Amino acid sequence: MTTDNFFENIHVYGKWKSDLVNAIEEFQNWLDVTGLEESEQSLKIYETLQTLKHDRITLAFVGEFSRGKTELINAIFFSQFKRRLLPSDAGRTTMCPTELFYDIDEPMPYMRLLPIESRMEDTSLSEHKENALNWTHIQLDISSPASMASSFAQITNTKKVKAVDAKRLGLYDIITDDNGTELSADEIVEIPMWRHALINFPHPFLEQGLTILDTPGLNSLGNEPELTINMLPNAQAAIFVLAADTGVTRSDMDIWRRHLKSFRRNHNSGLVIALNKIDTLWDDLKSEDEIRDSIQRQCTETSKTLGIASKRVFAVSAQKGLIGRVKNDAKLVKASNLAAMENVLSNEILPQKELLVRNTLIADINEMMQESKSILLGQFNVKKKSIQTFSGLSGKNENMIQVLLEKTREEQTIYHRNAESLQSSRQILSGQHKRLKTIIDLDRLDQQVNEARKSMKGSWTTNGMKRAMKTLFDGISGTMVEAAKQADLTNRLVKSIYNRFQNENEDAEVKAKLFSIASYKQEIDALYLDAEEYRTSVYSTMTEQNFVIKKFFISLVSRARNLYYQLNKDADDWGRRALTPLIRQVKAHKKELKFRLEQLKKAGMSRDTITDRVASLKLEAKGLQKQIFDVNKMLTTINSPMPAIALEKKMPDNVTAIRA
Ligand SMILES: Nc1nc2c(ncn2[C@@H]2O[C@H](COP(=O)(O)OP(=O)(O)OP(=O)(O)O)[C@@H](O)[C@H]2O)c(=O)[nH]1
Ligand SMILES: [Mg+2]
Repeated sequence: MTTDNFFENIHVYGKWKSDLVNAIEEFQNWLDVTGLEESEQSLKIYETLQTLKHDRITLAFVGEFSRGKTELINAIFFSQFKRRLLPSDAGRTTMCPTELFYDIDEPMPYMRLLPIESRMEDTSLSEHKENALNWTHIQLDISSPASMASSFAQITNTKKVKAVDAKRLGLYDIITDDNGTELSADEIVEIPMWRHALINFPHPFLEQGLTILDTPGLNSLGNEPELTINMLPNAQAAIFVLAADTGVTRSDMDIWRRHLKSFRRNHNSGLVIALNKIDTLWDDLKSEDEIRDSIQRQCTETSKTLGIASKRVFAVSAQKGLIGRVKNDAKLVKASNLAAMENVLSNEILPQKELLVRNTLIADINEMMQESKSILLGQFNVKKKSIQTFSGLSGKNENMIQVLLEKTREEQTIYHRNAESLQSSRQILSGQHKRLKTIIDLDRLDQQVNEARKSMKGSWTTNGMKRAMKTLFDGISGTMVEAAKQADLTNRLVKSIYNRFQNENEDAEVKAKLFSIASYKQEIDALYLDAEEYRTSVYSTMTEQNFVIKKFFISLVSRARNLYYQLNKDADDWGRRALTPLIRQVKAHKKELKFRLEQLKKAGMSRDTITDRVASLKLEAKGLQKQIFDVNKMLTTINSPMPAIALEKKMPDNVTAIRA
């Protein structure tokens, strides 16, 4: 009847995330109370919390116009509004890519529209998103679904301009006919009014961190490279929408090849095919078996044509699903078969997303907690040694105290030597780290980009431009290989520093902090493939496509630059913290030795003083034990898996034939 299962799963994920946020906040307080907090650490924790709170799951709906993408969104997410919330109609309806989400930092519901003219500028879409001033802002009245729907109708707006102006905006497919012949300059054409729409409002799905991306048919996908280059690859799931009444057409295949094949390459799961409008095959004059067979046949054909497993193809009816849910008609909802697709979506995306959060954010926090734990264990071991020393003192004569003083001084000399060698290791490491930073220097990237831009500008042919793009991306890939080698060298050095430290300080509990460039290298490799695909596509070999290539270039470069920026940030962060555990252990050791020496010097100590000292040391050791217990508990919390997401008792088939 409703989207209960889907919602429940999204809710489980949201709850898991908010439990994580609580655990990390608890850790933040705990660090403060235990005095283990360090400024770099607090910054990292703050950033992690921010990322976690703003983390989103993006679901993209892609396909040729009029296949029912928007209707599907209405049916899956917005049926409780008891109406068609987003505009869905015959012919081309959604005219610009539309993102629906909830921004916790901007609780006032709004719709923002970016004018199509912004395409003339060299500003990327993500840069525009940072600046609300460039957008037309519309306040949403969420108490009235009718008023919301009427605001959303703006997404369908178009305007009439001369072909020459459309060309200036780079809307080539609008000014060329099916044979690729260009219209004359003065001919009037219809173009979208807006380039992009952002819709922010509180809604149970969106509040859990879901972002829905509705895209218009073919043209805009090609026209807005940032969609293809940034938004689609970054989505956790894509639904490719086909319609049963048209079958798989040439333009469907074109979209599939150009936009979804690379999505599939970069995602292990999260791609489903909605074979929509199966209600058009419902026929009162046919038996249910006949209808089921015919739907099954279409699904099999579709999976064969696309070269995708048939279990990924879902025969659905968005329209009947929406009507059924609006009218509480269980039979119609069942016949629409939406639940089967929704289940697969949530069962695949959420664990995948969990893994991502685990490998990035949780991994960082886990490391910090482990680091705190090892510091505490180190402190505990040193305390234990002091307890042993003092316990052995009681009743001993002056001579014995002298011996212990000597021993502690010896320990102190060793400590000084270790501290010095750590200091020189630090310098060597800093040299290696600097070398790594030079390789991944942002200025160096900018220089490469400028050179590419220059040679693109200077080249009159599309081929020349493409060569410049290739040179740039070859350069970036080469840098990554070089950086990976340098990171490897630096890691080896860090490992040897840690090994030596561990050998010299048997009481220490340390684990080397290494730097990995692998995930960045992987992303750059994927970017390289995306660039290659675009470079060699038919679309970009059409003459007069300089505009599109330039735009594409801007999108690619902004993605590469973001990766570089993040990589630099991570490398800086690591450079600062690589030896921190050792330094902190050394500091704690120094303090304890100094204290022990002072006590021993006073050591005409009476029996009572010694007993008191042992008692207070024991108390301190107990305190440390309690802190170790606390951090262990927090470690368990952040590392416990997300509760199994709700599966339906019986998974429905991906084909249904029961007519309503
Ligand atoms: N019979 C039938 N019609 C549907 C179904 N889903 C959508 N439609 C109709 O198909 C038309 C197009 O639907 P939209 O949701 O606007 O399609 P779209 O893919 O978003 O199209 P663009 O926004 O132009 O890219 C509308 O008239 C819908 O009512 C369905 O399951 N069955
Ligand atoms: Mg639409």
